Amino acid sequence: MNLIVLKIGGSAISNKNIPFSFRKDVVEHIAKELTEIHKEYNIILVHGGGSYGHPIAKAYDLSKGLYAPKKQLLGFSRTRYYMSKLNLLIIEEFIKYNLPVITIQTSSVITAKQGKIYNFYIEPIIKLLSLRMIPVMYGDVVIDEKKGIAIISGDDISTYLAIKLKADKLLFGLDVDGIYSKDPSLEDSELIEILDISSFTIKGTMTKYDVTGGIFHKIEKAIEATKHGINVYFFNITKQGRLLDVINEKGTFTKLITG
Ligand code: IP8
Repeated sequence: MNLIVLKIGGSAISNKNIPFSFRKDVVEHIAKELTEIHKEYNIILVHGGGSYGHPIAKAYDLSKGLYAPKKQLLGFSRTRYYMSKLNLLIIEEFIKYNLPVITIQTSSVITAKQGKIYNFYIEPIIKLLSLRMIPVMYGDVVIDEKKGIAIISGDDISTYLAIKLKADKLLFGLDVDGIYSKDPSLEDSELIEILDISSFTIKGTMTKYDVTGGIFHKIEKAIEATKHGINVYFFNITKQGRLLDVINEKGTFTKLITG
């Protein structure tokens, strides 16, 4: 059975401007659509940190590694705690819709080196998929061999798994319709429907809110997956029906191609 890896963007399921806000309505329609998709595909879900993970990780400067243990270790605990809370809220909705989801807690299966995934114990995920369950992971703080601690983005996890497990599709669910020529809030920005990675260059690296690099990091990861022959799409997961549509290559999205 073909595999779909779906990254559910944190900004789609929480409001960036309101700490610890949860968009239950969005998670509910994602759950509904997943019940259809699961009939035909194996699914791995990975969600981001949104207003649960990013503000805390930022307050304790966790992305720089462990340089002030007294303060930052508390930040490590707090980030872990709030990511678990967000995960539980999501899982609760999915279980209501009878989806056989099971969380694999990130920092217990992943360690990092210089901020990148170093060890990843994926065997439970493989086994769960063979049982037709839906493993759920999320971006989180982990132990880093060099920096002490690091934040591993859900984008890294989903790309890693899509490549390792030879997924058919890697989907990035966003709160906008896909990748734009410029900041989507600018009037003259345009949606890029087909993004040819052989002629595309990323201009930018950082966003204010995101401690893991935001859309620029997502595009970098998406390019990596595309080079491994995976079909990669960016789409608006906050809009009902779009998830089902993108699986069938219908509607509005950005698709990556290799020229
Ligand atoms: O939102 C980051 O995951 P992402 C998670 O997928 C934390 O980049 C802890 C900020």
